Amino acid sequence: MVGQEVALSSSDRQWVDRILGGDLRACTRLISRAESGDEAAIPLLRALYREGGHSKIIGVSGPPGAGKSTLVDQLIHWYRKRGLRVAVVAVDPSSPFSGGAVLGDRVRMLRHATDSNVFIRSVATRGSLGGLTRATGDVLTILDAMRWDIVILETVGVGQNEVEIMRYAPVVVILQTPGGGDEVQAVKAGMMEIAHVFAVNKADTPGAEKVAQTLSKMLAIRAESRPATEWRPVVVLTEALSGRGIEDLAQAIEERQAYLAQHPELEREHRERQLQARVAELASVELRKMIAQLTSESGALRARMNSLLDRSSDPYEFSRELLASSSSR
Ligand SMILES: Nc1nc2c(ncn2[C@@H]2O[C@H](COP(=O)(O)OP(=O)(O)O)[C@@H](O)[C@H]2O)c(=O)[nH]1
Ligand SMILES: [Mg+2]
Repeated sequence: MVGQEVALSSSDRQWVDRILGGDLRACTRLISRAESGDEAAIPLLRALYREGGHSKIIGVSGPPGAGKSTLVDQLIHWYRKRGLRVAVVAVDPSSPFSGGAVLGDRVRMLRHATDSNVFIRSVATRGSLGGLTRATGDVLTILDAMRWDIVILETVGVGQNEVEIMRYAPVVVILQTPGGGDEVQAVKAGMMEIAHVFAVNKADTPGAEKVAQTLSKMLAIRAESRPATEWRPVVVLTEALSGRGIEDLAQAIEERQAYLAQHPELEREHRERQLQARVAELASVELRKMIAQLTSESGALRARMNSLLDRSSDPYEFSRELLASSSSR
């Protein structure tokens, strides 16, 4: 079973070929299917994963209003000047209520709307937050197979879910802004761990230098207890509105990419960790589907639940049974 070629119907094969050929309409349609969790899209995604491994993924996260979308717009501009094709995935965790946020993201990047070498898409799911991480992985699989040179992943850095989503990116940029006093904004502990570059944005407003200094000090202390070969996060000052500092930011991103290229074992480690999480994510989606399906099998779930409730069985046994039955399906 392992490593077998993906059997595709001829229409699915055509669809995959259109995407590999750069057809944006086919790409957009498949993204919508992935968002809605359409099972019939899985064979296409399987085939596309096997065609991937080309795009450089850059994660951009930080608090709402920090200037992520404005900064991403500048990065698009920077890469386009160098002739690179750029796709942007704006992940929207607050999906049912966020028409505004997504619209805001689009507006900030409007000047690229007519550039066929720029693709901007927001990802939202009506379902669970876990579904968002899964759908983001699907979208990255599609864009990577299309060989976009650069794929920028923008998320609002608020919760654990966004930390999970940022794990898709081997280069993670976290935005900070001077927010009154010299306090560094409460960066979620997890975000601190995954940041490779800190951009102190809105450097045109008072206090930015101070935030950058505080961050640098924190990072220096942290580095003392780390192996000397480990990547040292870089702090840059940016003004996303005017574009000042974008050159420094882009250079910091390239340094991180060069570091990974020089340490292929670390790059491999990062990819392995990310794939482990991805497999666990996909498996848990499957398991949830199986449990939901039991509900429709004339009381099968009810009977099982009763056995858990009256303690003639236990959740440990039930979860193992589910796993066993999923492998025999
Ligand atoms: N003063 C100043 N404002 C900025 C800067 N970058 C972004 N903004 C503004 O901050 C607001 C939020 O920007 P946006 O990119 O939507 O933030 P996001 O929510 O992090 O994506 C907008 O009004 C931007 O114009 C900057 O460098 N300086
Ligand atoms: Mg935004």
